[in-house]
Amino acid sequence: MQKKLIEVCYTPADYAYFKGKFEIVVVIDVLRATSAICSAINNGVNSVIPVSTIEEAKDYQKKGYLVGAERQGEIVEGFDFGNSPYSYMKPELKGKDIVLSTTNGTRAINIAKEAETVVIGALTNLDVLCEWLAKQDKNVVCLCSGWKDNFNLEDTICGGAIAENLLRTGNFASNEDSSVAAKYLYLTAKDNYFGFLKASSHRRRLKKLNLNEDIKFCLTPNQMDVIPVLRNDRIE
Ligand code: 3SL
Repeated sequence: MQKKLIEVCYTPADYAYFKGKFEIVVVIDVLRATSAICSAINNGVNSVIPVSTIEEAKDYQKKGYLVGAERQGEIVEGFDFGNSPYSYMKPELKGKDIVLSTTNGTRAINIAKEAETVVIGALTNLDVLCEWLAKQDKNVVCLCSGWKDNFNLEDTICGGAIAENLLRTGNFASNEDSSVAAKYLYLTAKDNYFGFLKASSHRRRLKKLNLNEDIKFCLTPNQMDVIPVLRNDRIE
C-alpha cells in the first residue's frame, strides 16, 4: 500500500504551497478558536458558522443569529460572546446555530474551505481525531492558524502531535522539514504543554487579559470525542 502524506503548514500565508495537494485539511488554532469550536460541538451546538470578517458577523447578527466575535483576544463590542471555550459550554446553546469570527482561526478555516474535507483540530480532541484520520486513507495537511500569518508554537505542536501519531501507524510519510520540525517540537513539549508554552507569544497575550483558565483548558489534551467537520460553510 502506498503511504499517504501527513504535513504541517505553519501559517495561512504558507498554505498556497500545500493547497490542492491534500484531501483533508485539519485547521488548528489551539489558543483558542478550534478549542472553542470543539467545546461548542461537544456541548450539542447544532453548528458553528465560521466567518472571517466582523462585517459578515454583523450581517448574521441582524438576521437573529447568536454571534461570537474576538479580535486581539478580546470580545468585540456588541457581540454575544468572544472566543472562550467556556462560553460555548452553556446548556442554552444546545441545538443552536452559532456564528463565530476570530482573528486567525476562522480566517484559516475559510482559507481551507475548497479542500475535499476540512476538519477542526485541537489538543482537546487530539486522540480521537488522530484515530479518525488514520482510518480515512487520505493525504492530510495540518493548517496552523498562527498569529496574523506568523508562526506560533501551540498550533505547530498540535500539528506535530498529529503528524507523530499518523507516522507511527506506518501508513503515512512526511516529506517537508516543517512537519519534521513540528514533530520534534511536539516530542519536546508533550509532557508539559503548559510549562513549554510559558514563553509563547499568544500565551503571554492571553495571560495579560486574565485568560489563564482558558489557556489551561485549551492545553489539556483529550477532553472530548468530537470530530467537527465543515459542511457547506457550517461546522457540525
Ligand atoms: O486568533 C484567533 O482566532 C483566536 O483564537 C485568538 S484568541 O485566543 O481568541 O485571542
